[in-house]
Order: sequence, then C-alpha cells, then structure tokens
Amino acid sequence: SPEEVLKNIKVVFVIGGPGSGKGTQCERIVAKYGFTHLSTGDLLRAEVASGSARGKELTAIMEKGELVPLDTVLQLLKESMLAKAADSKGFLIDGYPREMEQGTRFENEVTPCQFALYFEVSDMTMTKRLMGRAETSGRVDDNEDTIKKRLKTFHDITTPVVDYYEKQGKLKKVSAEAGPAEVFTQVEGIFDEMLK
Ligand code: B4P
Repeated sequence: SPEEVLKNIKVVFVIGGPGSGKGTQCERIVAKYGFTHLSTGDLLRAEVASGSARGKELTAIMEKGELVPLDTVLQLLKESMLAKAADSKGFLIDGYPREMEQGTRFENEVTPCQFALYFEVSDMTMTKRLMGRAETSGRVDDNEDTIKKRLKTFHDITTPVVDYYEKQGKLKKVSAEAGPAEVFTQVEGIFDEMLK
C-alpha cells in the first residue's frame, strides 16, 4: 500500500522563520547528501500556478501571512512523497511542520522524523533578506506588511513546534545569521554526525 512505501523512508524536517535560509540551505544539502527536497511553500505556489479553484484560496491565505489549512498541506506533501519515494534516499521536508498538529499528524500517518533542523535568526535579519528578495521574487507575500504577519505567525504558532522537538532531543539548531557558506559549514557538521 502507499502508506507502507513511506514507512521506512528517512525524513528530516527543516524549520525556520520566513527568510531564515531554509530553501537556500536545502539546495546545498541536496547537492552534497543527495536527499529529495520538498518545500511546502513551493508545493503551495505550484498549486496556485496551476490555476485550480483550490489555488485561488491559497493565494489569499499566503497574502495574509497565515498558514494554509493542515489537510491541504499534508495531502500535497504525501502525494509528492509517493511520486518520488522509489528513487529517493530520504526527504528534506522544508517549511514543515509549522504548527504542532502538522508534526503529530505527519509522524502518525507517514513516519517519524530522524531529526528537525532549525535555522535560528533574528527578525531584523529575516526582514532584511525578504525585502531584498522582494525586489525580484514577484511573490505575493514578499512585502513589508505580509512579512510582519509572517513573522508573527512564526513566533505564535511555530515556536511551540521548535520547543517540542527540542524536548524530544531531536532538534539540531543552526545559527543562520551569517552568509550561506558559513551557515552550511554548521549544517555539514550536523549531517555528517547524523548520517554516520
Ligand atoms: P515558504 O515558501 O516556506 O517561505 P519562507 O518561509 O520565506 O522560506 P524560503 O525558503 O522561501 O526563504 P529562504 O529563507 O530560503 O512559505 C511561504 C508561505 O506558504 C507561508 O507564509 C504560508 O502561508 C505557506 N506555507 C508554507 N508551508 C506551509 C505549511 N507547512 N503549512 C501552512 N502553510 C504553509 O530565503 C529568503 C531570502 O534570504 C532569499 O532571498 C535568500 O537568497 C536569502 N538568504 C538565505 N540565506 C541567506 C544567508 N545566509 N545570508 C544572506 N541571505 C540569505
């Protein structure tokens, strides 16, 4: 069954505020360690681009800096994992879980994560990076107003997720204030240790 296929697959969650560098570091992790990268933000933007009715609702939520309903995200994630499971060494799930129930549902219905990688950065740095990206990204959520709301969503709703994995001893924290290469040095230390 589809569920069986995913039971034994290796999963690493990637958590961090908006603009913390999740997507940027995931590209480097894929290049070096050969994981399959799935960004829930990318999956949602692809759904929007498809022009579906569901996509139109998503744009409105993302423009407000709020979280898309759990069932929508989990469904997209499962479909995408199943499509790629056969030739995957493991999945990097980027931008997920963002609320407690996303984590517990995933771990009950798919598989427990090996560890959660957390990029810690100040709000000031995140805002600066996202305002920089706003100049070229064309993303509906890269503007000053929405960035403020995304930061609030992160602090209010995602912080408990970070605390939860920390208590479980599964949180691997990286200070992500520095440039991409320096941040990646810390990430390499964690992956080399965890994949030994
Ligand atoms: P995401 O697509 O996850 O957007 P993000 O948090 O901004 O992260 P991203 O990966 O794009 O940026 P990065 O930090 O790499 O989410 C967007 C929206 O989708 C959410 O607000 C929500 O509405 C919805 N959503 C997504 N997942 C969901 C879920 N699980 N449940 C519910 N809703 C969900 O990079 C940002 C910028 O910084 C880039 O320009 C980059 O070049 C730069 N940068 C990165 N690292 C740097 C460094 N070390 N130094 C300098 N610049 C750096």
